[in-house]
Amino acid sequence: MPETTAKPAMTLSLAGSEATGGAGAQADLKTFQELGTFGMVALTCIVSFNPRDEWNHRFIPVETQVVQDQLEAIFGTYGPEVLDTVKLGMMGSPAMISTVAAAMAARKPGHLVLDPVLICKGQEPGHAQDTDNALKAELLPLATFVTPNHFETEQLSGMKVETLEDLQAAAAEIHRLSGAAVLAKGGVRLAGSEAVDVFVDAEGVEVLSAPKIGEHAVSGAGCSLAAAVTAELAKGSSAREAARRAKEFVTAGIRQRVAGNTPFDALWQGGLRG
Ligand code: PXL
Repeated sequence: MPETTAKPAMTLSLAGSEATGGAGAQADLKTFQELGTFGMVALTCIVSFNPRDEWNHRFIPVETQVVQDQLEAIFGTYGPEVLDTVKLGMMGSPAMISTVAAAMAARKPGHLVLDPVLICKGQEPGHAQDTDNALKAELLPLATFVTPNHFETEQLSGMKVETLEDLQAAAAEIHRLSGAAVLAKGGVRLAGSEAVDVFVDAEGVEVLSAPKIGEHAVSGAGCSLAAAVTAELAKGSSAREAARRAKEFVTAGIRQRVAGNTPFDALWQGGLRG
């Protein structure tokens, strides 16, 4: 076989480690690989569930300088003509948000997918409000695609979301505020037999729906959805097409979820393999 240099689509995630492999950077990397892209991670924090304390999250931030070092390594290795699609997951603190916002403002990736992770159990509530404000002020304006869950949709839009109509209005408001494509997730939080998400971009609104699988949120669904959007964008899909494919990827992964001793199951990124 002749030797060649492979040129897969490149994807980078700035995210936290979730050691059990359900969520965070681990979910992102598995999704990137599953969808045929070359995945990279700059780690922002380390989350360890605590089985001796009702599976609460222990949270350790990575120093902002170490995140800058990781980005220097990554961006030094691959220029913007090769790596132009970045996903932002859990940041964990306002300081991390400022560091990452400065790095993204300097690099200006063509696609910047923001999963606006606001609170993770185990963080102080006061901290979450600061994180919320910093995320809105510093990262939302840079994003080209945002994937808020039910709670984050309410926080970012300032609107209450109880029905599909509310979700559509709130998603449209986040699109208006940010200019980004928005995929707002109703998931299992809205009543009814369908798990409904709403996509909005400049061309209009689309409701993405799939039959609910159980009534409980599955760990890693949000991270995997945003990572799947990221991979599809890196491969050249439109935002709307990326949203549709990501929903299919996550629905298959929830159908094939993995059970452990935790009170929640984890999404299996191999779900579409059948
Ligand atoms: O799903 C949100 C999330 C994101 N990132 C990390 C997490 C979690 C939830 O557990 O641990 C690192």
